[in-house]
Amino acid sequence: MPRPDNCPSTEIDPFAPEFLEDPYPHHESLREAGPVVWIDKYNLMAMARYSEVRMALRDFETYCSSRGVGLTDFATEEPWRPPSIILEADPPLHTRTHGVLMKVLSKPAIESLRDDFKRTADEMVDGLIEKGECDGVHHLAEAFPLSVFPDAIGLREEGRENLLPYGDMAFNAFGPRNELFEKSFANAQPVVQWIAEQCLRQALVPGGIGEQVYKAADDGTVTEEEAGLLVRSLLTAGLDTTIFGLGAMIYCFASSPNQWELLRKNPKLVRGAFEETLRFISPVQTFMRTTTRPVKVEGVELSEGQKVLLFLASANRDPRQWEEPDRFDIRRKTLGHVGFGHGIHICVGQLLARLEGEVLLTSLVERVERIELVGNPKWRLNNTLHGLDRLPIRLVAS
Ligand code: OVV
Repeated sequence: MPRPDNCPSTEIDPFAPEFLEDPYPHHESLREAGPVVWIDKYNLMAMARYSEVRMALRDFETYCSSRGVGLTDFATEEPWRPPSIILEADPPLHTRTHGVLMKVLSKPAIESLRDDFKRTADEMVDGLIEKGECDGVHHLAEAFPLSVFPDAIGLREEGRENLLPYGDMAFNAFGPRNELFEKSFANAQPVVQWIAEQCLRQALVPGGIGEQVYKAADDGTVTEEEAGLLVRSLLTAGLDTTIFGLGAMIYCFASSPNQWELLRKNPKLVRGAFEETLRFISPVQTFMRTTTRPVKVEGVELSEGQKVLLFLASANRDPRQWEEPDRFDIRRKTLGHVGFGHGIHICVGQLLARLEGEVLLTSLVERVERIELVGNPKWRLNNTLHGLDRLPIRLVAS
């Protein structure tokens, strides 16, 4: 795929450690280079401005998902696993599968989990206040979803330690076969096998969301095999993403004590505060699309079959769209942020993610006067996700 005429190009590697560690200055370079930028190293077209990212996400006919939403072009290369029938699918298949997950993750279905989630969050925060210093990632951002999400799906207890390694693999696999990819795939086989086994009807505990997905197989909306693949989508997309979102949320308040004070005075801002952390530190940094036809974007001609890298996280900090985008401000109107995506592929689990964010933040607001940063935060690098690996904090009781 040659570089189109009159298109700015860059030597930047968006999957190099120095980019992933601190993406924001690189996002700015990409946005300033132009509405579309050619990434030499991967023969990739990139869009990093809000307007173009939204445009491409909306135009699913031109910018398709069925050829993969990572670097691998499913039309010419073998994907690492059978494609997702929702993420890596176009209408009409996507319409049918999205409908199934919409229903099992609907408002009433998710709201029925609230009381259980809140009890768990309350106990966890109380325990950490007792403990003194803790790791905001390990003890909270990871511990909370790990103690509510697998139960909500209906997974058995044994083998749950495979969930995070699987998510890390799946999100690295959207990028190039670099060191991050190789490392996460070093022990892939048992992890992939465990996940595959948990997706089967007979593996799922009755009463969970997984069982509900199989109800769609009973009524003929999807096949038995498709139901299994949809459970796999829940297990792939539902944990690492939320964990990074919650970690970012705790980090934002630990590093902006005045915002914490503001939230404590106005607990009604809790929901908006979680949205703002998703805008400010977007867990899903990028997704790709593939063009289905030649298309002209701001004077640049993209050819058919062109992979296009969409920087969601950069769109969420584009000064063309946001006032003082690099400021974390929980009073901000975050409507239109693309942290959950945009268009037909917008996150189908967003109500569940928001419930986790809202419940955990509420437990903290009710109990904690100060979130003190007591050591250096460390970022965990992944080819697609951005979030924390370690966040030494102290929760001071109110
Ligand atoms: C949104 C998302 C991320 C990763 C995997 C999947 C979905 C999936 O459908 O498997």
